[in-house]
This record gives sequence, structure tokens and C-alpha cells, in this order.
Amino acid sequence: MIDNNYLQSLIEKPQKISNLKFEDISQILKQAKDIFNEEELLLEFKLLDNKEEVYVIGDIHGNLHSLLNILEIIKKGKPKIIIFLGDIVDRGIKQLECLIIILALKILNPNKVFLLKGNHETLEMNQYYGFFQEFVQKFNDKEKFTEILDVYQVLPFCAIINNKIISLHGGIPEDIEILKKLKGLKHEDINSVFKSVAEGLYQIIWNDPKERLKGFAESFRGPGIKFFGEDVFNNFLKSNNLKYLIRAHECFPEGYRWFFNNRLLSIFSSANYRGFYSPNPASYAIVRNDKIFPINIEVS
Ligand SMILES: [Mn+2]
Repeated sequence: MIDNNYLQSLIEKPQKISNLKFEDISQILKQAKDIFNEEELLLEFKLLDNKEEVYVIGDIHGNLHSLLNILEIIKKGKPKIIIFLGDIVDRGIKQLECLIIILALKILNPNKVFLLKGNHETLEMNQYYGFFQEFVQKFNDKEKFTEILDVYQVLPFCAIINNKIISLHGGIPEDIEILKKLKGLKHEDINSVFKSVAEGLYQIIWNDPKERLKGFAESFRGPGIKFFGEDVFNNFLKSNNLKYLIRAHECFPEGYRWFFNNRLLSIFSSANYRGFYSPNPASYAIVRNDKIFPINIEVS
């Protein structure tokens, strides 16, 4: 039986996760899915005073060591809200552990912990970068992976803090109206507007900022994916009455990186992502009093 005490014990002793039967994993996936299913695709948070904090966490990619370090920081800092920007699995060596820990945190703290969709919360990426194979090898059944996809399917795409700071996985889309289209919608409503938002949602989880670029440009990442320059970025923020963007999706050797005159912050929360010969610190962001404080951890 997966009760709250048991979920808490998984967070404290992640090695227990490797021994879980699929039936246990399945219960956790269903509980998490039911919670995400009730959330809106565009989350909105209000901090009540200048001391309350939101912690924003970037890509984890199966790096359990980095995730556990971040959980320690969360325990000490006691933020009001924690937002994971997606890309929890693929590439690292403890992918299932990272996903189950974050889903357990969500089930235990549904109004405090949030998970947004990244481009790796998709079947295509999991098949290409390892999570699908890890999962099928472990549970011996491709069909069971549909329960993972059912969770991905209902994840929200962006979160706005105090009407000023938007956080999402990749970047702004070409569709400047997308936030207005998404406002108030839940997953169950998406079919009615799918055609008008599909491209924008894809770009939200895939796009990247680029300094000295004007407008949008094709990305090397693939068809339909764009780089965006400072001009279109500022237009997007202005027309949506926003001041800042916090995103993840790219790993930089120095940890976090500011773009566009300190209006866009890029964070990445998996340390030494490309191995110890190409080190990077893990980074995250604290939002307090409508300001953004980026922090590097695990500096080697
Ligand atoms: Mn990504």
C-alpha cells in the first residue's frame, strides 16, 4: 500500500525505489496524474509578502546526486512554492528514482510542489535518450510505459509568479497570444483549442534564446523549433504584461546564465551533465520580492 509515510520513505531512501514493483510505481503514477489533471495548464502564483519565496529548479536528467542536494536546500530554505521546469529523466543513471521522488513530493505537497512539462516529458525523447529502454528492461513490458505517458500528458506548461515572472522549460513561442489562449484551461479543455495552441506549446518546451539575433530563426534542434532574439522576447513580455522569464533546457559551463539585459534567466540543475571533464555547477533560482536570485551549487 502506497500511503504518505511510504512515499516519504522513498524520498528519504531513494535506493528503495529501485526495488519497487510495477504495481507500486503504477499507484504513484496514478495518484500524481489525478493531481496534475486538476491543474490549469498555465499556473499562477501570488506571494503575499516580500519574504515568501519560490524556488525554480531546472533540468535534472536522472542526476540523483544533484536532486538530493536541491532537496536539502529546499528543506533548509522552506520556500512557499517549488517549481520544477521539467526534463527529469533521460541521460542520467537514476532516471526512475528522480521521477518517482518528484512525483512523491507532488503527491505529498500538491499545493507547494509543481512540475512543468519539458521536451523530455515525451515518448520520442525517452525512446531516443534512454528512459524508455531503462523502463522496459526493468519491467519487461512496453505497454506499461503508457502509464508514464499518461502523466506527461497532463503536465502544465508554464507558471506565472505575481503577474510578473513567467517560468517555463524552453522559451517564448512565436504565438504572442498563447498565454491568453491557455489562461484558465485544464488538460480536459485542450482538444477544443488544440489546433490554435499546438505549435506554441511545442515551442514553449523547445525554443532557445539567442543574443544579437533579430526575430525568430530556425534552430539546429529540429524542424519547428526556434531561436528567439531580444526584440521578439521584449515584445512577448510587454504584450503579456510580464517583466522576466526563468527557463531551463540549456547547460552552460558557468551554471546559470542571464540573457537580454538580465530579463531572461537560464538555469540547469544537473551538475557535470557532460561528465567530469566538462564540468558545470547545478543552478537554481530563488524568486523573492519580485526579484530573481540565481544560485550555483555543487561548484567543483
Ligand atoms: Mn530540455
